[in-house]
Amino acid sequence: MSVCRFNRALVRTPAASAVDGLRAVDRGAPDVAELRAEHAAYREALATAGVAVELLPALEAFPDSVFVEDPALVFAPGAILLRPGAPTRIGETAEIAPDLRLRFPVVLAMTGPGYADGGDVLVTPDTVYVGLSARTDRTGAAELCDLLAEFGYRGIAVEPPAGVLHLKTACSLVADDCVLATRAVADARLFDGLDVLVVPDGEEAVANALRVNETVMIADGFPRTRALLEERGYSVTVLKLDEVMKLDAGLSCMSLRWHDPARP
Ligand code: CIR
Repeated sequence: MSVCRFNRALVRTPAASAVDGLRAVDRGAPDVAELRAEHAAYREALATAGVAVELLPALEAFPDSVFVEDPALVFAPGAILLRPGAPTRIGETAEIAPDLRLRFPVVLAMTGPGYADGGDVLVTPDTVYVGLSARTDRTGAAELCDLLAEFGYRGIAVEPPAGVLHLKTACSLVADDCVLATRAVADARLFDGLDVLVVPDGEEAVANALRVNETVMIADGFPRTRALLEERGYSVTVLKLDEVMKLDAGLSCMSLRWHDPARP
């Protein structure tokens, strides 16, 4: 089955403390009301794409906790609790763990000492790529690959080009056999056997797209990438993400998605 097929997702309400969220370059704090509006539109887009979305409450103690992708990985057979590499985020794992234990029969956990963020993990049909970054170190990637093997997945560590927060900041799977990527990621040849669709120059910030069932979601404001995807036959949903992007985040970060075979 396609790895782009999902029927369930977990998301978390953006906290008011998101104004203190981590950002590499300070382009101003996000407007919380606008951030929540962007999040609501994102939930709506997931639901329209065929996903049952469950909303977890805001966690004020964790400004970046809306980005639920980073403390955990989920697959049909089970979940993996990660160790986010930012000190202000590592406690997010303990917060989401009970929610995952309620929903998955098996929950594995990294024990450290290494770190890994879900934003560095790109799942393809035959390989799970784990990007090394300021948040995911070699020790963490190695432990994560061992845990992935328990679920039967082949995990490999890859080294994305410098200058991106996470691997998926600069690329995303838009079909089982195709990655949308910045020129820098394309040139680094990280992915064996996958087509790479390069985002036009100047539109690098759109590379974190999200394919859900028949839809590819992208951020608003990148018309040449939209045209490129539509020319290739993709059905594109455009979402406003201005406040989300102030926190160095994008579409994949805001949900944990999986396919539950027990649901239609
Ligand atoms: C952070 O720096 O951790 C957050 N401000 C953004 C996290 C984005 N997450 C992701 O790309 N998976």
